[in-house]
Amino acid sequence: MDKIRTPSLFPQRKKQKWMHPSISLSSCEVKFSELVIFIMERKMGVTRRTFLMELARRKGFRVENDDSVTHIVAENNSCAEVLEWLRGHKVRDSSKFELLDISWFTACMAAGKPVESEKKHQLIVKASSFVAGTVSQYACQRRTTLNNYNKKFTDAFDILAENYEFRENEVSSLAFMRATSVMKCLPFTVVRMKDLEGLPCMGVRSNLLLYVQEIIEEGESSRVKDVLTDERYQSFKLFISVFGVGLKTSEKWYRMGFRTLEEVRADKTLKLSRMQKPGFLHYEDLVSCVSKGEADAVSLIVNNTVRTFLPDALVTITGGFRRGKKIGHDVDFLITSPGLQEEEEILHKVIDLWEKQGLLLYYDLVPSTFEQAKLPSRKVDAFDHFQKCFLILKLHQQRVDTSSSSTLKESDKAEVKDWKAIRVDLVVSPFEQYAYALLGWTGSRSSNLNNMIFLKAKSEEEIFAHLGLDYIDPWERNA
Ligand code: DCT
Ligand code: MG
Repeated sequence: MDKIRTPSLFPQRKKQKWMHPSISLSSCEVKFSELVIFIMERKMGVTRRTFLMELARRKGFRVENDDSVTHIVAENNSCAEVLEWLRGHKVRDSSKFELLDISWFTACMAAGKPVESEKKHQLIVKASSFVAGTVSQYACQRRTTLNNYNKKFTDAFDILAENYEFRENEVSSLAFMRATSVMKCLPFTVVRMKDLEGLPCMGVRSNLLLYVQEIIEEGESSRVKDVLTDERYQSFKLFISVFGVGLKTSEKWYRMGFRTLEEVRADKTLKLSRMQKPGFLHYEDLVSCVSKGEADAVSLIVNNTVRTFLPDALVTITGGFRRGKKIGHDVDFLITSPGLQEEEEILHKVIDLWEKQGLLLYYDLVPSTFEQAKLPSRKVDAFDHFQKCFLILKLHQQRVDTSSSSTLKESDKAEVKDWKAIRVDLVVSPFEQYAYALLGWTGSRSSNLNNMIFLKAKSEEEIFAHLGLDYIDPWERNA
């Protein structure tokens, strides 16, 4: 459990076969190792499938039926049928594959090499075969992978939601956020207004549908373009990109006449908070996203350090990376251990060690608020009650371009920055509440269930079951 890895296609089994054992043609040389084809037998029959598999292998393609597959080929099957078939074979995350018609396979065989899949080859769910009424009004029940067919619309809605937020119009901001969330779960691209009929949250009250219409007709929205060039929007967007700066500070700086970060930086009378100082100091690093590779490198450090003090600790990467995202604004971790007595101490010990090692650029240790929350008069304004630490870690990077650095003079080498500042969140939960903490810290914010009464639950599956909800996998929680 303690190994950090991306969710496997087959969580319970290491290497699951989807169909009959693959025919061994080990003598065929693999020429194209970057893609792995799976050919569906459904509606094709075993003889034709065997013939096609052998043909592909003779031509140097890899054909498998396990979790290394990247391209699924089907004949006379609709996208919905393929998805249903995959579900039936416990393959839940279909966003990992290209779903293609046999015409793509035939084109590859004719070319003797892989060809780029074109629209005509791709199996796409047609709006007409989709039942809008099946889309839940609750984000926590909408299976939403990272495969967003409606980016054109959701990007526009995100900008509008943000603009309303900057103007303190929470109702409109929420309406656009909800619409984004619903459109992200659709397995097809909206091309006509009719495609939205019957969907929840699609704005009977707001002007939301007008935006959709404009984007369908014009390809973009003129109002969104106006927002993007709006002075207040641009300034707020810049200000909140600094770690430690929220809407209140942005408003203040905007009223003071600042429009750029240079102007804020140049004002020496301005008192920056304890968070904002490192926010400006490491701005370039923090504003550039954390890659999966960097997150894995941070995981290694967190795991090793925590285990030094708690050998049986369970350290799990949460947040966007657990949902399958390839980039994030930070790396989130959940720490627990079966005999966790010293919950209060583990974070202190980790922080102390990193400080000694010179790895800590900033930290804010937040104590657990379970006890305060029990008192009737105390209202704790937090997303949860767990003890946590928000920090900025110095991640040393291996020099990518060794050839150029080797030509540097010794004196210049010292100047080359070989580390990156990375935002990290560490959360510690008691062992009995691990499943709840995992669910909450996996997110996404929109997907999160609000019900966090701690019933006995060993796993996320049990929590969904307690609430009478269908289980949704982490990579389907990107609402
Ligand atoms: N969370 C939440 N409400 C909060 C804070 C956190 O529901 N007030 C949950 C949702 C996601 C998870 O914790 C981690 O938070 P973030 O790192 O902000 O979100 P993320 O999905 O990991 O986004 P990113 O990929 O940008 O880090
Ligand atoms: Mg995160």
